[in-house]
Amino acid sequence: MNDNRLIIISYRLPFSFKTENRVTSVKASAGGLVTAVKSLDLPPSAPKPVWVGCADFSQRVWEKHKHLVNDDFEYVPVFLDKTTNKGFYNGFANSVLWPLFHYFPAYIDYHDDYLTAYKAANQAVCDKVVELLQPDDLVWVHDYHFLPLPMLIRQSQPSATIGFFLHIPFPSYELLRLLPGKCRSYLLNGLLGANLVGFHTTDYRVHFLQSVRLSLGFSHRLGTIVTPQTKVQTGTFPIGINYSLFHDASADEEVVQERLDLKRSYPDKIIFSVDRLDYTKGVMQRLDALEVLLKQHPDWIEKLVFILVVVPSRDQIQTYWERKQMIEQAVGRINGQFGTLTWLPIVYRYSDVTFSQLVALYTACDIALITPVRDGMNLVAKEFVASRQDQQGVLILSELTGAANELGEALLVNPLDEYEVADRLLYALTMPPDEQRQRMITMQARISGYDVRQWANDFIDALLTTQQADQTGQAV
Ligand code: ADQ
Repeated sequence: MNDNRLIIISYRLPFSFKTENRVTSVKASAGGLVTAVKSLDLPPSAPKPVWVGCADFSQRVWEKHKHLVNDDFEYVPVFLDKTTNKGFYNGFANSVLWPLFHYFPAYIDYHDDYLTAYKAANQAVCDKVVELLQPDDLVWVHDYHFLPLPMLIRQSQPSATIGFFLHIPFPSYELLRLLPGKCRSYLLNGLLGANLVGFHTTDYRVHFLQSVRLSLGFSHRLGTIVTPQTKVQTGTFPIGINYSLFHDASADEEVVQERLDLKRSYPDKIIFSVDRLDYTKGVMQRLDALEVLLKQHPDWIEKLVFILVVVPSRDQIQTYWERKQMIEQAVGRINGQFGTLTWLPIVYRYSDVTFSQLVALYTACDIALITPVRDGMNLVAKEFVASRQDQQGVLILSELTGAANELGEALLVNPLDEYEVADRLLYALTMPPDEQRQRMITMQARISGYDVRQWANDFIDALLTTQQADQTGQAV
C-alpha cells in the first residue's frame, strides 16, 4: 500500500444517527463490509481516506451533527430523494440483482422504474465522487448497488484508478441472461470501467469472464479483458475477518459472563445459528432438518436446544416479511410438536445481538449450523471458528457458500437435503473432542493466515499494480 488517497464507495456509511429524549448520538453499524474497510492498514503518511455512501439521515441532521462523527475517515453522504432511493435499493438492487445473483429467479420483481432509479442513484454518487477526485486517488467501489459506477466515473475521469469488489456471488451466464439484453450490457459495461474487478471465489470470477464474452463479445487473456477503451484485470480475493478480534474476545469478562449465563440456562447440547433475515440464508431448510432429526431420533428430545437468531433486514420488501412469517410458523409448529411442559427445542430471537452476546453464543454452542442456500462468502462461519479458543465445537456448513472453499474441515452439507443435514447434526452431536480439535485447529490456521486486513491490503496492492502496468504500458 502506498500514499495515494483512498476513496471508498459503499451503499451504507458505517454509522447512522439516533435521537432519544431529544439527544442525538452516533450509532456505529456493524457487518462484514464495514469491518473490512475499517481494518485497512494505511501508512501513517497516507492522507485521510474518504468514504462516500448513501445517507439514511437528512441533510439537516448531517449539518447539525456531523461533528459527532470523528474518526480516521472523512465521510461524504449522498442524499437521494425517497422515491429514487426506494426504487434503487428496495427495487433494482434488492428485488432484481440480489435474487438473480443468488439463483432465486422466481423472486425477481423487474420494473423499468427500478432500473431508472438505479441509474439515477449511480449517477448521483458518480457526480459526488467526481467532485472529490484528485489525480492520484484510488477509487474502491463496493458491491452490487454500484455495478455501473466504474464506467460512469471513467467516462468523466478517463485516467482514474478504479477498483471494484463484489461481495455476493456472480451467477452463471444462464442466470444473468434472464435480464433484458440492454440492461445486462449496461451492467457488464459498467464494471469494465474498473482497472480491477475482484470476487470472493474463482467460480464467480469465471462466471463474470464468461458473461462478458457471451454478452459483449470481449474475451480475456489470463483473466484480463482488453476492450478498445479499457483494460480490466480480474482477481480472486476471499474476504477474511478480524481474526484476533473474535479470538481474543472469547476471554473478555463480559463474554465470559454471558457464556456462563447461557450454559446455565441451556445445560444440554446447544445448536446455534445467526443470519440476517433473508431467503438466501436457508433458515426454513435448517428448521426442516431439525424436525427430521427429532422425528428420527426422539432420544434427543429434551437433550438439545437450537438457538436461532435472525437479524432484521430489508423488512419493507414483501419476500422478506413473508419469510419472517414462514420462519415463525415453522418455529411454532416444531416447538408445538416436540416441546414438553418443561422444554422447547427452539429458542427464537428476531433482533440484533451485541458483539459480546454474539461471541458468547459462538463460544457456548456445541454446533454452529450455517446452511445458506447461496452466500457470497459467509463471515459468520469464519467468526465462529475464530472465536473458539478452546478448539471445540463443530461447524456444519453449506457447500453453497464461498466460505466452504476455505473451510473443508467443516461438515459440509447440501442445505436442501434435510436428511443429510439431520444426519450430519447427529454426527456432530456425538463427535469426540479430539476430532473436534483436529478439525478446528486446521480451520483456524487457515483463516488466521488470511484475515481481513490482508484481504484489503491485497486488493489495494493489486489495484496499484494495474495502475503501474498501465503507466509503463505493460500487459498485466
Ligand atoms: P451478509 O449477507 O450480511 O454479507 P455475512 O457474511 O454472514 O452475511 O456477514 C454478516 C455480518 O453481520 C457478520 O460479520 C456478523 O458478525 C454480523 N452480525 C451477525 N449477526 C449480527 C447481529 N445480530 N448483530 C450485529 N451484527 C451481526 C454480505 C454477503 C456475504 C459476504 C459479506 C462480506 O452476503 O456473502 O460474506 O457480505 O463480503
